[in-house]
Amino acid sequence: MPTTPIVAPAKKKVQNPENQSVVEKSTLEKSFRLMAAAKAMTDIYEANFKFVSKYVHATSRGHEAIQLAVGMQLLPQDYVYPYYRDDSLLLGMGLRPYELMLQLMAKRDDPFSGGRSYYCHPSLRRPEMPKIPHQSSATGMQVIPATGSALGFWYKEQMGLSSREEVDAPPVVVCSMGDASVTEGEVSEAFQMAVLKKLPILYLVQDNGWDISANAKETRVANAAEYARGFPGLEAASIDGSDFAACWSKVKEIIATIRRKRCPFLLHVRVPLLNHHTSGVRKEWYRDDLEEHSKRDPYPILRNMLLENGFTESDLQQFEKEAIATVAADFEQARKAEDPRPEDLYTHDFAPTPVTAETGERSPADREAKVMVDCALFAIEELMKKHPECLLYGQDVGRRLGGVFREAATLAEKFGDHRVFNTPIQEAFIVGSTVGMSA
Ligand SMILES: Cc1ncc(C[n+]2csc(CCOP(=O)(O)OP(=O)(O)O)c2C)c(N)n1
Ligand SMILES: [Mg+2]
Repeated sequence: MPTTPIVAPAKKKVQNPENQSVVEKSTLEKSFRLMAAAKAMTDIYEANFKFVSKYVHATSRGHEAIQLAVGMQLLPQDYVYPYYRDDSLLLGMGLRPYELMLQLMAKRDDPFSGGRSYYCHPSLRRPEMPKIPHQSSATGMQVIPATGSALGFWYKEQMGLSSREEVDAPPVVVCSMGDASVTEGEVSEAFQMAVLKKLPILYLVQDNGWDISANAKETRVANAAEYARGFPGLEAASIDGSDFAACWSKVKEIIATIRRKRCPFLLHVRVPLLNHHTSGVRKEWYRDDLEEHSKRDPYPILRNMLLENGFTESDLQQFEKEAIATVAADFEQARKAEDPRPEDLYTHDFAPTPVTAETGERSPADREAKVMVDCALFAIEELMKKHPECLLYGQDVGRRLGGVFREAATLAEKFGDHRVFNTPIQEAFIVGSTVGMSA
């Protein structure tokens, strides 16, 4: 059987003298064990390069501290949109190396996609874990759907549709991304709406200074925290992602603020990139900063912190040995797991729909013909009456006019400004956010 996740029992709290943050001793142990597992995963993938590189993969080496700090502090009602470098985030949420490897090797029991999408492209709805909606490999494309999920929580709160857990600890959406993807247009659309509606979302930007082989100087005029200043109301902070304790306490503070205040936040995290961009390229071909990045490795920093806080060298060696053994056993187990069968091509394609035939009469004999725009307006009104989860937003549909062709006329008056409202001219957001809302 694959091994179980690594969880330590709660012990006493320890003080980090540098930033005065308080981290549970059990948290230090758990995060070190997970960080050792993430490192062992990178090492075993590299040692089996030919076998695992049939499908391209990236690992979190260098980014682990911030990813664990986020993954370990989320609740099941939260939504997460990770990107392809987030394997430590997934370990922090409770996924096992074995499960991630099933996707790496495109196996039948890959819990995210049944072997369809490649490594670290998760989608998951487990009751005990934060939820991960499916997303694409195109960088930055998760930002609008993620903001749509936050808009979904905003809407449910306005309408009193939140569940018991969501009332007790209001959910947070985490949108994780690399520094280069922040330059994409969709990101600015998402930031704009997040501020306008005060959405409960954390934009987590992992800044390793690289965009494959293009570097920050070539690709951007500002880092993500500086860029956020163009969106007054989007609070931002910049931290050192090599320091686990700093990451842990900042993330704790931000998540608590978002849960309480319902507002967006951007956390810009400076991280080294210690592994290849992906298995498709070799870092040595174009990187001139490998030595400088290796000095910022979060692993030895966390290791030292444990030594300063009551763990012995032999404790740490034991944790490392166990992590390496877990990863090696999981790798072998995953390698032996079943591949998808030909008939699996037809599983999980579309959810079955209850609507299979048209009902009603298109041209009832006793009714007057109506212009198309009125038909659309009445249809929307019917839907909104029947479904409290139905809303209408876009350019110019709000109360003041209700559309140049009056296609939304009277709807805001009837249903309220929280159900019918204007947005900026941002078609990508208007369409893409509905995907996140419905997730
Ligand atoms: C829309 C889009 N354009 C280009 C690519 C190819 N691509 C994949 S990763 C990447 C670099 C992204 O860099 P960054 O967002 O900083 O993340 P990092 O890999 O550095 O963590 C590029 C250009 C892509 N996947 N999607
Ligand atoms: Mg980058």
